[in-house]
Amino acid sequence: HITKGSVVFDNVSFAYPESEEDVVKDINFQVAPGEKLAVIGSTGAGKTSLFQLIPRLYDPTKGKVSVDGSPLSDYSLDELRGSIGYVPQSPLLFTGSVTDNIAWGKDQATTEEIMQAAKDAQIHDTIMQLDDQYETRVGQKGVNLSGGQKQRISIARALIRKPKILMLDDSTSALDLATESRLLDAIDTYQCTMLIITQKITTAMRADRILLMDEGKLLAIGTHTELLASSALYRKIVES
Ligand code: DGT
Ligand code: MG
Repeated sequence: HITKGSVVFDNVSFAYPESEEDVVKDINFQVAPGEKLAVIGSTGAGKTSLFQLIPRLYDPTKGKVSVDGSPLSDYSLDELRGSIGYVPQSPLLFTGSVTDNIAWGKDQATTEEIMQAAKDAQIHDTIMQLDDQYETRVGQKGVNLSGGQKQRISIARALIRKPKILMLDDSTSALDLATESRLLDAIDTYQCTMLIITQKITTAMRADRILLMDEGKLLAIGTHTELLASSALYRKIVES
């Protein structure tokens, strides 16, 4: 069982099945239980590809990823995906109510749990303004929601499972600073390891450490202060 939420990458490389070229190159790092790690790097750096290896959307072509000290292959996919809240970069809602979309995969979710997850994801107030509130139909055949609203419903879907590892792939990109800050404050109350891809240095600085990727490689990992001292690329990103 995943009870702690530690993550270890051990010499991990990855190429997409239809491609020869590694987009993740020989990556090593460890995340401690409860730690918050931000991942930054320019577009195409391999951030999403790196993330997808943890819930096993893909497997590495070389090296090993471990969670709680065991290789990912020791866990069933259900167990892995039940303990890892993975919010993809372009989240999908299915046709159904807001409630269905948040409770998805957690059949016995109570109204209270659904609302609490929505409040923590900073989407409750928006839901209450919809015509049928939590019973409003969303997805392809439902009301149109903005990208940021879909992201927050998708975050609520992850939070309701009380994941041991929460992974946000640029999920706060569409939020204003105040809303994002409230969201991250709410996530702080969950006892989980958090991995967050972000373009914003202010968001990255809220994490315990920052991992900087470039062209598939891990260029640097450390605190904001450490990276300022050690990485020219990091200084360039901060100054831009
Ligand atoms: P972003 O989201 O624009 O900030 O970029 P990253 O850092 O998330 O980059 P990522 O991991 O999506 O892409 C890394 C490289 O992998 C890039 O050259 C595009 C390529 N790539 C991404 N998804 C796929 C895929 O599904 N198939 C193939 N063959 N290549 C992909
Ligand atoms: Mg990406």
